[in-house]
Amino acid sequence: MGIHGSKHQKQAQVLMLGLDGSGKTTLLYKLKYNESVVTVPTVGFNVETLETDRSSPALIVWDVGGQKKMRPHWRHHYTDTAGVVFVVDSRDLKRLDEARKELHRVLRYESLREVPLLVLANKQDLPGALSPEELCLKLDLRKVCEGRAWYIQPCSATTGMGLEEGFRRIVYLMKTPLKRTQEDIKVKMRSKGFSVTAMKQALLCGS
Ligand SMILES: Nc1nc2c(ncn2[C@@H]2O[C@H](COP(=O)(O)OP(=O)(O)O)[C@@H](O)[C@H]2O)c(=O)[nH]1
Ligand SMILES: [Mg+2]
Repeated sequence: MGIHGSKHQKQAQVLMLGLDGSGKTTLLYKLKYNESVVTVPTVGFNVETLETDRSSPALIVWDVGGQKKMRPHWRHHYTDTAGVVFVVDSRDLKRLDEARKELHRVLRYESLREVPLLVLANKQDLPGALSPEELCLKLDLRKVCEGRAWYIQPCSATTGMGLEEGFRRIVYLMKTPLKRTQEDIKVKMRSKGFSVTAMKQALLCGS
């Protein structure tokens, strides 16, 4: 599932997708260098390694151009992908439907079947940005993510808010088999007397 390397230095490939203008390149460089960069539409791809803690693999993050003409190339990166990050412009209501369609299309690929998904609800610094809960509904995430580990994280690529948190979350999802996260949830819930579904939502759908 895309985790390579020696015992000492593992690497995992993360594929970052999303419509053009959603903020992929900005957030990649904010995370990598803590710098705000002036971006131009990505033709081809950017790829950067993000270091994580010692017990986790370093992340090789591929930022693949999001313009319509580039999207057919996304699938060449699907094999060997350990995690998918899908970036959404939370303020661009006009293109949400297009974003939903692209996300659903990507998740239908057989080689991404059990790969964890992190949705980044980007541009939260802008007034009028939809909340993760609203986006969860608009993107129909619960239904399309059935049987997959996933999480939606609010963030801002310009301020850096939520970025590290989001990537920590996907590392956790990549390291933990879905069955085990669900088992852990069940055990925790049994003692507290809540429903498993409610807990699963609290853990996996931004709370
Ligand atoms: N206000 C705001 N603008 C952002 C944010 N992230 C990206 N942008 C802007 O959105 C535009 C597109 O960003 P870019 O990273 O090129 O998007 P990409 O096509 O997905 O790589 C640029 O003008 C960025 O400065 C954010 O979190 N907040
Ligand atoms: Mg770009």
